[in-house]
This record gives sequence, C-alpha cells and structure tokens, in this order.
Amino acid sequence: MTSLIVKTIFLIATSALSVSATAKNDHKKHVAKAAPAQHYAQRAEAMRFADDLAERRGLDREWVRQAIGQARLLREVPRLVLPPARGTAKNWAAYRARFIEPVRIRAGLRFWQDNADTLTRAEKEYGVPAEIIVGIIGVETIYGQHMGGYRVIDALATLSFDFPDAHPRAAERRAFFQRELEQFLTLMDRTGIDPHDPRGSYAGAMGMGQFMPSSWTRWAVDFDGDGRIDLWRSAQDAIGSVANYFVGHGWTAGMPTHYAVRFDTAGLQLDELLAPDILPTFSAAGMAAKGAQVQGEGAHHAGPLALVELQNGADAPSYVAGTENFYAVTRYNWSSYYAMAVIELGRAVAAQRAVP
Ligand SMILES: [Ca+2]
Repeated sequence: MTSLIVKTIFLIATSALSVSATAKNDHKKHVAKAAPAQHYAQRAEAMRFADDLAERRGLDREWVRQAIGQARLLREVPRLVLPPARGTAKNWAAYRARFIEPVRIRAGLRFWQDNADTLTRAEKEYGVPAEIIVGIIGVETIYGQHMGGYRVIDALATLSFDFPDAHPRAAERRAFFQRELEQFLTLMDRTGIDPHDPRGSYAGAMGMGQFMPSSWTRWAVDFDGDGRIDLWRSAQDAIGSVANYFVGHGWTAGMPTHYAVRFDTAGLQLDELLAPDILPTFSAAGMAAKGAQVQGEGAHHAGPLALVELQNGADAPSYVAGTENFYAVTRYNWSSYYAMAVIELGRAVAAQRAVP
C-alpha cells in the first residue's frame, strides 16, 4: 500500500510558506555538497513559467515559484512516456491476463461488498453501472492499492520542462503537462493542500481512479458529503467522481458497451470497417452490408457502432462491435485494450458476486 501524505485540506497557505523558507536553506547546503542541479528553481524557463502562471491564475507569485522551484527532476520519468518501440505486437490476450486475474477479482469483490450502497447510489444518480466503476478502479489502482508514489509536483514539472524530444508528439504532450501543472497548482491553492504533498503516478494521476488534475477540477465530486473531495482516501468520492466523469463523456444509461460480431468471409470489407477506428460510425445494418453481422440484440442496436479490433500478437485478432458507451470508456484512457479490460474485469467481479 502506497503511503500517502495528504494533509488536512484547509492548511493555511502562510504555514506552507514558512515551512518552505526553512527548506530553502537546507536545500542550499544540500546543493553545495551534491553537485547536479535537480530542483526547478535553478531552471530559468521553469521560473518564467511560474511567474506567467501566477499572473494568469491570479495566484501568489512567491507561492507558485516555491511550489515549482522545489519540484525535482525525476530522471526515470521521461523515458516512461515514450511510445513502445515500433514493431511491438499488441496482444489483447496478454493484456487481458494482467488485469482479469484472481488477485484483482478478489480485491474487486471486497471493494464492491464494502461499497455496495455507494455503487448502487452512483448507478441510480448517474446511470453508470457498478461493474463499470468497479472495472475502472480495479484496472487503475487495484482498488487503491497502487495509487502511485511519485510526488505529483515532481512528475508534472518533469514532464512540463523535460519532456523527451524523441516523442513523436513532444510539443503537444509538453503543453498538455504544462496545463496539468497549472491545474494542479490552482487546485492546491483552492484546497489549501501543500503542493508538495500529493502522490500519484509518474504522469501525475491521482487517487483511486487516477484523475489528472484537470479531470479532478472538472469531474470530481464530494460523494460522501463531508464537504471536501478526497480521491485517495474516500472510496465514496472516488466512485461518484468516476461515475460523473463517465456522464461528462457521453455515457448513456442502459446501453451495452459492445456486442459480438461474426464475419461473412466472402463480402467482408475489413479495411473500410476499421477506417474510423474506435469512433462509432456504422449502423448495425451498415456493418452487415460490409460483411460484419452484429450478434444478438446488437442486430437492432439503434445508435452508431465501431468495429473494434484487438490484436493477439501472432494469433488472429479479436473483434467486437463497440457502442457509444464503449467509446465513453476509452475517454478515460484512449485505448480499446484498456476499455475492454475495464469492461471484462467489472464483469468478472460481478460474476463472482453472483456465486452463492
Ligand atoms: Ca468527500
């Protein structure tokens, strides 16, 4: 279990400032001994960014400079955000095995039992099924067991100012992380949390559902009604926030996520069916006309569908017809493999719950 030091929410900003004054002196001594510059206070562009951010957001300039200035470069992080080497075969079967396994299913069962009332309430208020929420929190953090041990400020500063140039979309991603850093500091200012306390993933995602700061700001809710949002320690807040995120990303109550599909080998127009990728585009009849028969009730599905291809390394790929709700799951993490793992983990836990 990751130890999380999230201070009481309404810490006064002034106490944070007086603490950092001492830390600064310690820091000077430390630098005199160990040579390499690792704190962003020593990087002119980071301090310029801090000044601009403070100006844009109307935040205290010194507070922002201290927050970013005391962030440390995480040397291992830049290579973690690089895409996998070309030619790495995607493998759904292997991906699935990582997430749909006994330890995670058992933890999911416990989580569901402990939070059954909250999951029912979320389902009623947001229309998002318990098994989707259970699937997300399980895939993200094994129900809070792995919420990430990096200081969020270090992760976001590293990816804002030392994003690897080798990444094919380096400029876009760097800008993304700079916006997240800005959201994070705005959130810390508003809640009074010391910006050096929160822990998260190497990309700065926080809590049981691994919310990025912008998602926290936009979608997180106080679902246990204690007057504050704590996605690390309140399972209720995490559940409500995941459900609210889904509603904000187009989840439709009662719609299945996907259907099985069967190909007419003769008339199959696979390239055309795969061209829109996971964006639901075809009607069930339109898919049938291109040689993919949506099975069961899916044959009468009213909305658009996407043919989702899941590669299995050297073996034949798996295919399903994804609905707009499948697409909504990919808004949490832009991958059909991810979405399918969430859906199947939730189902596996639900199946286990049904066992007498
Ligand atoms: Ca709360």
